[in-house]
Amino acid sequence: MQYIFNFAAIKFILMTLDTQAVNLEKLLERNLKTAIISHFNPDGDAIGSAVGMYAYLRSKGQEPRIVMPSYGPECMDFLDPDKEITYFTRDKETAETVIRGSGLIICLDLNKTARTEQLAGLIAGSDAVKVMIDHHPAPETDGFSIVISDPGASSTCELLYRILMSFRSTGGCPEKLGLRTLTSLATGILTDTNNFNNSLTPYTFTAASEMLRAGVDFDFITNMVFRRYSEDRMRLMGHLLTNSMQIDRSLRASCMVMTLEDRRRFNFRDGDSEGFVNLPLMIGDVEISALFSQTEEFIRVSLRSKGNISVNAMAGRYFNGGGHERAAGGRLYMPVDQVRDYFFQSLEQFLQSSQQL
Ligand SMILES: [Mn+2]
Repeated sequence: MQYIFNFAAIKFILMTLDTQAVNLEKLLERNLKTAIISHFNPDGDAIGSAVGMYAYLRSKGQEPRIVMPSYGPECMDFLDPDKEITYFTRDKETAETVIRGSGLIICLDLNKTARTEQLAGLIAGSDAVKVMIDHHPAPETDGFSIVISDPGASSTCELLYRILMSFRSTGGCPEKLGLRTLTSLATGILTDTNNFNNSLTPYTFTAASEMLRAGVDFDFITNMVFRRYSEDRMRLMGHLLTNSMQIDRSLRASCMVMTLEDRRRFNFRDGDSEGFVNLPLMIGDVEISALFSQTEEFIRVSLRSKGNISVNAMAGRYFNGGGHERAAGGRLYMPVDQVRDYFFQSLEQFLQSSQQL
């Protein structure tokens, strides 16, 4: 069995965080032309941390840019009302120009530049000073001048809030960060913790409490993020739970497969399957949940665990991916009707081999 917390490593990272934050504040004060970048298929934490950093730098009189490798869930558009984010998949030319012209590149919510997919080459080829702020395990730090990594943090937004609060110019006063920065960071905390359900730390609540006191409207964010789904999405969820979810009691595992046919039938739109993989974990006997989504090119894999099984290790070994210990993803290249067997067999093998460790 792979146990998931490495307290020694987390402690070491925390000790260096404050020093790194001091260096970061000095670097930001240099007023370099800045590109803020996050990962492909950006989620609430990716967009929230990027817009949070963006709004912070704007409040300091700077003109940073945000470049995302691809568009994210529509429900996050409220964080970018003036459409200031450049999406590579929609406007390659601007994305490339911004990255090439930057003196500072800040990568958020990613532990390796490969997570930016087609932007990775541009980032590697740039002479800019590079910063990584992230909460995924085992960051690949080559080429980065400042790396602030805390796998113990609930979200990159929580970590970024903590960093910004430690800045000399903020002096521990959240109001100084401005409501847009605070709202963006609160959004990433809400989404990465699944509305304060998982990955919580004592500091998660400290941050949320301070944000609330400083005027962040959590009801508004909750309505924007969790209560704006379509009827089609709700019916797709019911369909998958009734007709696709398969439980293996001995492995304490659930498997759901969403096919292209399901997508067509329920007018699937990007982001519609957000959160589906978490649902089977509400069953008492289920410790690990998998959702396989068929696309034209490959099968997208989402894995969640509520026990001691590291889905990060499992995703790396069997599903061409990785992520967090309790939430990970990957890709499969096989016919969709073979996916269930492959999942249950892989899990069985994984549990056996892990127990021999
Ligand atoms: Mn995150």
